[in-house]
Amino acid sequence: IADCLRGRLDAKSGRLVLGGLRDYMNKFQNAERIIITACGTSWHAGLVAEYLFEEFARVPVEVEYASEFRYRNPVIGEKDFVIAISQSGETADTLAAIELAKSKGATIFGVCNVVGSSIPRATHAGCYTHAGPEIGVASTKAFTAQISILAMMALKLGYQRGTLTESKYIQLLYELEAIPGKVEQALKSNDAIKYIAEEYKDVRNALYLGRGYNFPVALEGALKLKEISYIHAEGYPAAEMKHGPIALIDEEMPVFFIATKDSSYEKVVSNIQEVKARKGKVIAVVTEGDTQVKAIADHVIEIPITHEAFAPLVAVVPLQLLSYHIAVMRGCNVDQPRNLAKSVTV
Ligand code: F1P
Repeated sequence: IADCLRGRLDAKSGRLVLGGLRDYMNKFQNAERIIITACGTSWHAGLVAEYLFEEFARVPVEVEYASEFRYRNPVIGEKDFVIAISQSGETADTLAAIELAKSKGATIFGVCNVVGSSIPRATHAGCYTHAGPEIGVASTKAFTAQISILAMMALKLGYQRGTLTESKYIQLLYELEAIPGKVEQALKSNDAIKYIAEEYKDVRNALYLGRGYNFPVALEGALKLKEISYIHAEGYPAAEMKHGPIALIDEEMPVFFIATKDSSYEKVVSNIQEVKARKGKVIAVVTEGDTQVKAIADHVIEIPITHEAFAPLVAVVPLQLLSYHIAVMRGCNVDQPRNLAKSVTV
């Protein structure tokens, strides 16, 4: 995240430089709609971006799996600004979605990690995430770097469109600039996370729940567990629990909540109570100093207080670590999980 923000963002001067946007700022600013397309973890980053763009810039956003978008006949045209997100820059579905959108006259902007890869070459413009090489197959630091770029884009757009006042804009830049320090602090929970991993390493199923900005974090937490530990895991918006997944909850079911102090905190607390009432095990990522969740959860992992819009950048880290430890304890190859390819080029 630090590498992604470095040189682009200086909250003190209010400077936010996204070189890739320079020639396309007009198109971006006047877009009637933003369409985000991606696969896997990158798609989850796109979901966070939907919340960011709609909250800060008040532009309608649609997020669609590239693997669906490419095979249907979507309504898309010149007034659409398409953001294609990909770690590898080689994902075949995302490339095909780009070609389709381009043929309809939309402007395509890439958010990729691998310099010179196929997607940056196929797009009109873009920003590299500068996350460094992803050694393992499962995307981790690319996810947080993608969200960092998308957050900067949302702030820039909100400021340019006048939906963010200058003081709010500067305040948010400061919040974003503080994120790398908060991630470092979150990493200090490693021993506690390892202890939790030991307790849950043999489960067969897991649920991940979060609301608002933390809903995509729940999806990503579940995906990481599936990808590297081969444990069946599902992510859901916490409020959807009562529409189905609640039937799964018993004393065997660990439920991972992202329950940071934000505008939906009280509602998440009541979701946790619902799980506890059915004897589910609750492991919650909470804001440091939290007392309410701590009193009812089986385990908590504390992270520093963060503006809710940027909470995914910090909250996902303990979940990535947890999947890592569980995978290692189960003897799985965390860098090269079975059946997964680094670049899905077919
Ligand atoms: C998309 C993706 C990754 C996942 C795995 C398979 O890749 O689904 O999110 O971790 O590597 O591919 P990309 O388009 O972001 O490179």
